Amino acid sequence: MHFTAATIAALAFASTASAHATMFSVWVNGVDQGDGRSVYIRSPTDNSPIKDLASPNLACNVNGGKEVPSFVEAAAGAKLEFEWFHDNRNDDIIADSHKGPIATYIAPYTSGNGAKAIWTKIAEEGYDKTTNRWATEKLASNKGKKDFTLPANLKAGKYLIRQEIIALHEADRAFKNDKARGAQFYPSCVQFEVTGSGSAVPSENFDFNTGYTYSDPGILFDLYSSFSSYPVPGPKISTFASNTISPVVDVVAVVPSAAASSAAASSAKTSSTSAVVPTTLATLVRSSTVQVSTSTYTGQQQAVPTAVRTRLAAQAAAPTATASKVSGACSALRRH
Ligand SMILES: [Cu+2]
Repeated sequence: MHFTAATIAALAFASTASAHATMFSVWVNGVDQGDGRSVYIRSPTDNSPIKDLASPNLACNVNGGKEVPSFVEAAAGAKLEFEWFHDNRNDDIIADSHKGPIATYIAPYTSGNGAKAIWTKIAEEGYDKTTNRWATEKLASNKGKKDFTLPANLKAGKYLIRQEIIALHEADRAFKNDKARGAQFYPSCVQFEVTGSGSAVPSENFDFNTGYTYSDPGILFDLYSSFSSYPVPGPKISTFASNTISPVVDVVAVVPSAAASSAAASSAKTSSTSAVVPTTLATLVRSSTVQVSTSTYTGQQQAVPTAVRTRLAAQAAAPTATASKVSGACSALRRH
């Protein structure tokens, strides 16, 4: 038998179309930073999963050790959204069968592939039993965007931020025992330049290759059994990440910067050098205000929170789509 050009084209199409999800861009405080693929995202060659827990690609995917030219700039405390897609931006995002959690980790910047004990978990979302929805389902209904907050006390500098989707539709068997099955990991690493006056450095030192195991209850998991909870694998969310202010609160917090400066002014006791005296105090007040205001989208981002708030409210009010149980395993439906 021989392959015609049409057959080869069809096969090539099948191999790309069967793939699953990859990252398109990053939004900072509601502002799209543009197509980040191989620009500030260390984009893999395709959107296929990693299943081998010993693979150096588990941390940052294929090409994870290839630096890309740009960095996303964001202030500590910023609201970030990582936008994913399936084959084209704003498509179905990820196959409905691919249910599972989404977790986000940060590490000090490295030009390497991230396969080291350098990661700290800053956000995670698994299964919500009250709505019967998985993080992946929320991702799809939110146009591919998964949000989280950059820790408000994060020290300025360069970082890699890794977001990972885990698809569990074949996770009832461990990959080490059955190469055709196993949990599917879709990690993606983004280069970041963080600004701010914080002093916290991520120090959890998690290593995916040793920290994730084939017997973790969040990695060996039967999606088709009955369950009421799901443990997202890896460490707990770092306490330093919990020192963040939710975007809704931030909107309210825009006011204090004026209050703080008037407080500083009224606290200035000496009149003769009133221009000088407040300096220390004002600096003091200001530095604590900065922590609040970095997460209040000051400066050019100041107009954004309303939109953010509106969208958050809309999200909260949105009717919960009933998560349909897809019983067919992914490989039975599609080739991987
Ligand atoms: Cu898939």
